[in-house]
Amino acid sequence: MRWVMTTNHKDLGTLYLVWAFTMFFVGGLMSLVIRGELFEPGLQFVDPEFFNQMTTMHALIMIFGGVMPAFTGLANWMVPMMVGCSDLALPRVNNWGFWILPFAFGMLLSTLFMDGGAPASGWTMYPPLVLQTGEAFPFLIFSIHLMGISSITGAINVVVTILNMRAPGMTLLKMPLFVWTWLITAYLLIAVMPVLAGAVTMLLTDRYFGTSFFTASGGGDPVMFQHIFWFFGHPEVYILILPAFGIVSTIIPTFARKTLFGYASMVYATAAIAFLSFIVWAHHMFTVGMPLAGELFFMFSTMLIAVPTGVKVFNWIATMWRGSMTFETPMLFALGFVFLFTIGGFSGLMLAIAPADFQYHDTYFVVAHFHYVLVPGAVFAILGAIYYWIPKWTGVMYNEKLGQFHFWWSAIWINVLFFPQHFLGLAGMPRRIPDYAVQFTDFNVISSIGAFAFFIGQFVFIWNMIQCMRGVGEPAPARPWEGAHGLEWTVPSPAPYHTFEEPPVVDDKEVAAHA
Ligand code: HEM
Ligand SMILES: [Cu+2]
Repeated sequence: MRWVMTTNHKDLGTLYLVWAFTMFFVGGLMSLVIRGELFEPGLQFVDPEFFNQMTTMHALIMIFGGVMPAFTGLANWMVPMMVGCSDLALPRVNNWGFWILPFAFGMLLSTLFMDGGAPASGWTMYPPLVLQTGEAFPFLIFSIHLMGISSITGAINVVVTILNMRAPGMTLLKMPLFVWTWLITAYLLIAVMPVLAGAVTMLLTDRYFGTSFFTASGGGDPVMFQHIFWFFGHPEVYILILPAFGIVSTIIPTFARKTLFGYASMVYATAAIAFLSFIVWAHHMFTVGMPLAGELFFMFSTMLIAVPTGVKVFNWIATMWRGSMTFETPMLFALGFVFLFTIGGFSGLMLAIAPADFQYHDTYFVVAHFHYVLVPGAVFAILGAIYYWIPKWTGVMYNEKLGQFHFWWSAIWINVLFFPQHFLGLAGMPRRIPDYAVQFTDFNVISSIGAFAFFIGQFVFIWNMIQCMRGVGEPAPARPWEGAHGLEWTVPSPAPYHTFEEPPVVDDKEVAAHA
């Protein structure tokens, strides 16, 4: 019962993380079904309808079940410890926010066994196609509502905690970057999850209650759905990456033994990215037919995001400049992030060029682009964060040899998996198809091999972390990383169940930004 009823931020942080990795596993298995089918041309294992269900479910599970809960888990564990309070502000809400998830995903997964199967319209759920979903349709909508509620509860908790419960002396511009990026992410969540809820509710009423928001026969406009969806969807992709920026801004200074270069500019850059994310949504829709002025506006506003993003990448590199670097596993994942996320950033810039996007749109180039951002991007940051903080959580060090192996294995195979997809896309292979023309065979074979190899390597990580959770390993000192700063390192490892019964003294040397 302890785990069901718990309102403790550490317990819930653990639950969130265990949940996220369970979902990564389920969503990962689905991606292997997809990559298995795409290993060679022709239909081998699954029929096209089931293939589409797999791409849809894979994406929904990875995004809403994996990456977002993993970040929430990290926020649960670290935000109170970093700002110097004893728990999140709304612990019971926190418990609910977590326990909504099993219901949401139980419902979503149950659609696999329904008449007509699971949703198969892609995670973007465009009408009119999505309206042809079978019995799964209302379950899809309701599960999306629940995921949204869960995200919003987590976000409100983060905002309230950060704004009200910081230890005396922890001014806003002394907060660690992870806290800052999560604060901004929380605002994005609160702003756009209701937009998604609105969009899918309109789908629901179109299907069952005779409205025609999106049905042309009743005077509605399916393109309007795309506008509403992407007004949510583009900020959503920053929800999936801003906390990762915060993690990398924490890890790199530690292992470079320097302070973060350009702390304030990192905060402003994050805020600028968040702001811009609201005005660029239609870069996902260049091909639907917009007035030229619209195409140009969305093209240039999108390219503008490269400026604050460039500031961030520059600052990470400047932080390392002449630092005395060491390359423990968290640092390797952070460096892998900087390098590979940048590839994803550049391909994003390529997609932002409206006339070029007419060529790449809905091809494997897009699949390659967003997976570079999401896997060696968001997922690598999550892995790095776990290696970085696991000594604080469990009181023991993870096995460094296995950690190094896990990084190199992952970094190699993730490129084997996704890099060739750029070429497939440029050559014209569409996304979301179960079969393809023979000239695409070679790169698909390589990509599928990469997928299976990457997947297998993750068990090394799971094993390493289970050992830590069982307490097997070298005991961890309070500050296992020589260059680490932040209030979390001033308490023993493992951190006590209630970290700061009394507010800690915020010593400037402890605050990462100004150490
Ligand atoms: C490393 C493991 C992963 C592999 C092997 C993988 C593989 C795939 C494949 C093969 C597709 C289908 C592409 C197509 O034919 O349309 C796909 C789609 C997608 N994946 Fe992944 N993926 C992985 C991780 C992730 C993660 C971590 C996320 C999100 C956080 C993600 C988000 C998506 C999305 C949004 C789609 C698009 C689905 C759609 O078209 O509606 N993937 N993935
Ligand atoms: Cu976008």
